[in-house]
Amino acid sequence: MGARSSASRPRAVGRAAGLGLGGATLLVLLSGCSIADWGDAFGHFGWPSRGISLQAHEMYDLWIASTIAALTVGVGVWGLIFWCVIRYRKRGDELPVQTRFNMPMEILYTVTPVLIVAVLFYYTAIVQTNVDKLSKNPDQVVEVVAFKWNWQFNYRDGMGEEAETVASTVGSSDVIPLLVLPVGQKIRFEETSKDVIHSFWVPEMLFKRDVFPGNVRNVFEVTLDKEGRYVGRCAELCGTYHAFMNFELVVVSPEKFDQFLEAKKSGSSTQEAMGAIGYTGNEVYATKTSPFNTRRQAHTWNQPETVAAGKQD
Ligand SMILES: [Cu+2]
Repeated sequence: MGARSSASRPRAVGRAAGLGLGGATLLVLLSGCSIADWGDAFGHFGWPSRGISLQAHEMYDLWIASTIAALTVGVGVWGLIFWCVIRYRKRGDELPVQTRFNMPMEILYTVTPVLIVAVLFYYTAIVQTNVDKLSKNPDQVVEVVAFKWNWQFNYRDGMGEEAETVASTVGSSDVIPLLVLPVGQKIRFEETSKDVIHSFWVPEMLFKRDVFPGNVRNVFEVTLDKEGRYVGRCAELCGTYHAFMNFELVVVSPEKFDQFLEAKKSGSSTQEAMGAIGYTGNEVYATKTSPFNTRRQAHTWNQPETVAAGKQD
């Protein structure tokens, strides 16, 4: 009797584990919630938001789905551990039944992790390929020039080093550089540094890429899908004033972007060009990107009574 119930026990454990995992997965699938809903419900699992580009959304969904999968497995494993600890705790000096192996369990142990890794790898490979994808004809090409300790954004008339800069914005010790871009267009970034390694990072894009000096020209593309103003940063410790190497991404409609670019091309300052598309300097600026505070308290145009962006107050 004792021997019989012990032999059936591992099978029962396997069945319980399978049921638990299957149930949790089914719950996620049948709850009718999208991955975005789950992300909202759990504070994005540490990410600032679902992002502002098509590429960001894909990465976000992968992140949330992977985290839910990991937590589901985790809950199953923790449950089994605690169940075993309580159910099979030492009750006396009698040696428990010594089971050497259980074939179905051994197979389950091997197949399940391989399946999990394979599924995660499959979706990661797809998302990574999409995020790194370069189009033949991007709508806009922006050369990102990083230097100690600021940014210059060159709007280009084509791809590659041979293309010409048609307009540019640049930051100074007093003024945060603005990167104005249109919504819904394929934007190609070509990165180059004048000195050391920096890293172009807009947290809301859920993406950063290193900016190298010399011949390495890192290239990536995004399609922004949300108008607004977002903080950008250098994400590579590049020297004393690394922390002040901020910029502001301004995502506007394609019409406004064209007006901005035309104004810049005809010699307007960045401030005048922003004025031409209706930004007077009094509207709400990008002041923070959770969980990071930019310490930015004033707008870019350095009115005497305000604290200049990027300067310590
Ligand atoms: Cu830097």
